[in-house]
Amino acid sequence: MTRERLRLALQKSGRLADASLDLLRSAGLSVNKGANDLLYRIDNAPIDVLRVRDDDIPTLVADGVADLGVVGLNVLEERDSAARAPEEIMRLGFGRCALKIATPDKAAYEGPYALDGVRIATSYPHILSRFLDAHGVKAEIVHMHGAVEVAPRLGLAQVVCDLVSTGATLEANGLKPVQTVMESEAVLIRAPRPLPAALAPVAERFVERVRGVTAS
Ligand code: PRT
Ligand code: ZN
Repeated sequence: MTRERLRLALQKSGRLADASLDLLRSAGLSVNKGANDLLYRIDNAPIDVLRVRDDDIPTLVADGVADLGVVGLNVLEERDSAARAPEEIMRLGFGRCALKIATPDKAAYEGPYALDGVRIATSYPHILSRFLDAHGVKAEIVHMHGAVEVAPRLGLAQVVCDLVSTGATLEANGLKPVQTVMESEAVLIRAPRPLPAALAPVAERFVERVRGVTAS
């Protein structure tokens, strides 16, 4: 079945949701919320907005269910299957944060080798594992799906590797950031193959409009 409208996957609710819709509006697109919670319609361009959990956006785009998507670079990089990875088109300048190693306030940290043999709790096991490998460090990764900052107090891990923006969450949990593993922000991504002929020019025009507003 050939689609006639470009599909753009955006986070439904959360830290990137409002800024993603604002980006469309400042690119001159008129977002019609309608009655369908899963799909918003753009009135002045052949584009539909697919509203989903951010974690599903790379897969939806890689599989071609959506043509473009907006997601945190951290979510994109955490994907395991490199084979069908979506392609990054551009960074968008919002949703900025950093994935950082944080230790209990009083612990000394002299560099990545200090993590040798340490248990580290994180929601980003792949990114962390690549970082540790790059530094020749062998640590034990404890995969948590949320509330990573409580791991040291629970005795689950000595150290955490978590996203930080203001640093207030770490501080409230007696942790201090000691090492940046990656910097992140929202990125525009595309399917890893050419779009159908009817949709390619729509995507191109959209990307140009977005480029215009993010550059200004
Ligand atoms: O429901 P859904 O699965 O779609 O959303 P989610 O809960 O998985 O993600 P969400 O909405 O929390 O975050 C979406 C994206 O926003 C992330 O993937 C990042 O790219 C980006 N982002 C920017 C952040 C933060 N800043 C951030 N501070 N994501 C999470 N945090 C969390 C962090 O994990 C920690 O718990 O906020 C806390 C720390 O914040 P500070 O300000 O106390 O340092
Ligand atoms: Zn998520």
